[in-house]
Amino acid sequence: MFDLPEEIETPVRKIEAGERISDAEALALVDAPLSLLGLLATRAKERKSGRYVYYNRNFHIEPTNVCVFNCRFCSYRRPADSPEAWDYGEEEILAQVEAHRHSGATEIHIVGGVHPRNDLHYYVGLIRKIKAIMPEASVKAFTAIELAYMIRKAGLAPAEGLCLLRDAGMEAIPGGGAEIFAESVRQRICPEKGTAEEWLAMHREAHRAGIPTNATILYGHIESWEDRIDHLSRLRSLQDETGGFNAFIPLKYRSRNNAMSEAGEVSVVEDMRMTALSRLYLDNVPHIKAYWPMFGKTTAQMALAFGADDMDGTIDDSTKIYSMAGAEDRSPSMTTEEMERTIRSAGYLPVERDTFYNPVKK
Ligand code: V47
Repeated sequence: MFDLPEEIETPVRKIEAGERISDAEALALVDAPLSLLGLLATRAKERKSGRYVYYNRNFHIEPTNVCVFNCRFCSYRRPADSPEAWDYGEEEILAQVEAHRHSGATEIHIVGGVHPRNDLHYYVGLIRKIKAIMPEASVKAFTAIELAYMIRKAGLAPAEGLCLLRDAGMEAIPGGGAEIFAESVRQRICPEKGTAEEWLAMHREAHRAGIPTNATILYGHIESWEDRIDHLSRLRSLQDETGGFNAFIPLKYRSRNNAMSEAGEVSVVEDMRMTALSRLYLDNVPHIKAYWPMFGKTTAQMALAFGADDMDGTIDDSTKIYSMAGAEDRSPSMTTEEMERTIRSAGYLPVERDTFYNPVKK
């Protein structure tokens, strides 16, 4: 079909026939021509979501940048006594929600440092109060690492804690904290953080409790392509078991102002390979997200030609994680008009979605 070496031709044939590729085949594809990866990933995307590309209206709440862990890639964490630390109390957080009450946002994304003081019961109360202000918005909150800490601190089992949060109004869980599952790399970039098994177990429990979640990878630092495929493989297996992942988000390591800066950043060509490989390998995950506050707007738009079908949301200048790590947008914000223009000019049809990928009626 294509004039390609045997080791690339075989996975290409499988993908075109809608068959699953193995880890070794995914590794062989890493060296395929970029244009071919774009073509294959686009066809795979279009089999799942046609000509549509999704976005939502959201804002983030980052309650604190104080964290019990000290991950080497993080540009955001500060010690509690630093003048650059923030630690919003409940009233300040609720004021942020109040400020968005009439914004039309359908999702509130809450993620921050793992705070030493607050346990599950504080967050259960907080979510209830947030939902009382914006009942129409879905709360997508807390990485598996934050959840493990707050639930353990309350002396509960993961399933019990998740059910309490769900019943308070936590309707989805974001994909953060996954980083790289391979133990040797995880030990070097975030030795204090929960393990891969802990992350996967929390998502498994969430799926069992009927809470959909996302998954991420932090790539482009000291890990190898083998480590990336190993990460995708563990996610694909869990998805086979539960079907609970909505979206996968490849997060490009941004190198400014953190303890791993010397690792530098990978090229945009590599970002496109990573996006395409994610789409091609994760045949059971419906959505691949091009997260523009981390990629930058131009690269995120380009990722739509490499299998991504979701651009996350309007954000409204409410996240600092990436701008503090050197991403292009110092105050990340996109109007719905700009979002729709970005998607249309890449040749796709924009769809405003809710957290669960239902189209929002306007
Ligand atoms: O786990 C931290 C990453 C994640 C850096 O689920 C960095 O919809 C790059 O997971 N360079 C948290 N990345 C954010 C996250 C997320 C974001 C948007 C949407 C969703 C979703 C989830 O941010 C962390 C870590 O992997 N991160 N520092 C850095 N220097």
